[in-house]
Amino acid sequence: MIAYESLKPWLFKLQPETAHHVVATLLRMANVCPSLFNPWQEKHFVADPILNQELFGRTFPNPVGLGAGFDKNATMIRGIQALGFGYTEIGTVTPQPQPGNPKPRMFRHVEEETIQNAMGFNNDGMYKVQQRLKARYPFTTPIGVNIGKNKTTEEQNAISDYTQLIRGLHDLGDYLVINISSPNTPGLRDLQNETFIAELFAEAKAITDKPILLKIAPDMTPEQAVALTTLAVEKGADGIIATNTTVDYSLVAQPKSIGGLSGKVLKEKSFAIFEAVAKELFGKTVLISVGGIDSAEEAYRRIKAGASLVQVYSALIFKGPELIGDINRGLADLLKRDGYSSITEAIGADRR
Ligand code: FMN
Repeated sequence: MIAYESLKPWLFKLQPETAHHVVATLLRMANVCPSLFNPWQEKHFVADPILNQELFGRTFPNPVGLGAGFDKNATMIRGIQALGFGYTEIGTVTPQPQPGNPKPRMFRHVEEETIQNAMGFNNDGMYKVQQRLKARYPFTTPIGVNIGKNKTTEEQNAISDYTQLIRGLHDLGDYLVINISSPNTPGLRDLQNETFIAELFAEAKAITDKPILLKIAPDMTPEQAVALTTLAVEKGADGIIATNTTVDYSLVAQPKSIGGLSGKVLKEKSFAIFEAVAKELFGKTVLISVGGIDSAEEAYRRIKAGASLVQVYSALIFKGPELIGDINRGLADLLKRDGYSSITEAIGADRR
């Protein structure tokens, strides 16, 4: 297999979204010729028993998942597993297909190891994703399904977009994620309010027993994040994913005027929100941390702070897929160094 370091200079000459399509095409080759990926998978897929955990009725072989937005249409599940991820979150999927925002809508801040994206939920829509998941589910590693409303759906009709998606997709994934935290669908973040959350989870819980998690934005105070997530858990949320991208453009030297920032500059902001939520909700719900995770040490910090699982997206672009195996091997070493016999003992160690 080609090392990412030799591919990266070529990929970085391309527009970020074009580079994504090149990588996606390579990963989709695992659908037609899985054996092509065997050498990589053998080297980088870490399933050390110390990293195993049972969650949502499934075994997660390791805690490092791919964040939503990379495989929006569930076309790369096999290839993503071959990279070493313990699980993957597909989506965001909307009820109807939609093209997303005009291009260019994805940018690199190379020095800052940061991505700025304003994709706007470009995706093939629920029907096509259903067909693809039907062919794959249940997959050997768990699959999360991240759902969002269509851009053209009025705010007062948003609930019916989410309930339609839950009905159509709950049998085809191990957990669902309510995404009301993307900055790229006008008005979406306004749904991060008490009335909407209460109504949505009441309806969602009547449809399915599958775990339904809420993904939150980092652009609120820790107090607001705690209030929102506590309410969501009271109303039935089975977990919290913190966080999505930030619209705090002061974090980069030359921001574009659209979209959200992810990667290195998001790290501390995302951790601060995660930790505030974990102080309140650890032990009461499942917590997933995402935002700026780029090393085993950072993943370990999130796990000890209360995360059962972590997710990576932007660091994959800057450091390459070898990172996933490195994080997992590093995590196993850190757990052993600190005398743990299983990851579950370390989850929330800082909260006890
Ligand atoms: N998050 C979602 O919930 N749904 C999406 O569709 C989605 N699309 C994304 C597209 C791009 C290009 C990027 C960079 C991120 C996207 N995200 C989306 C956010 C990521 O899942 C993640 O929450 C965020 O990037 C922070 O993690 P990171 O710093 O490891 O990238």
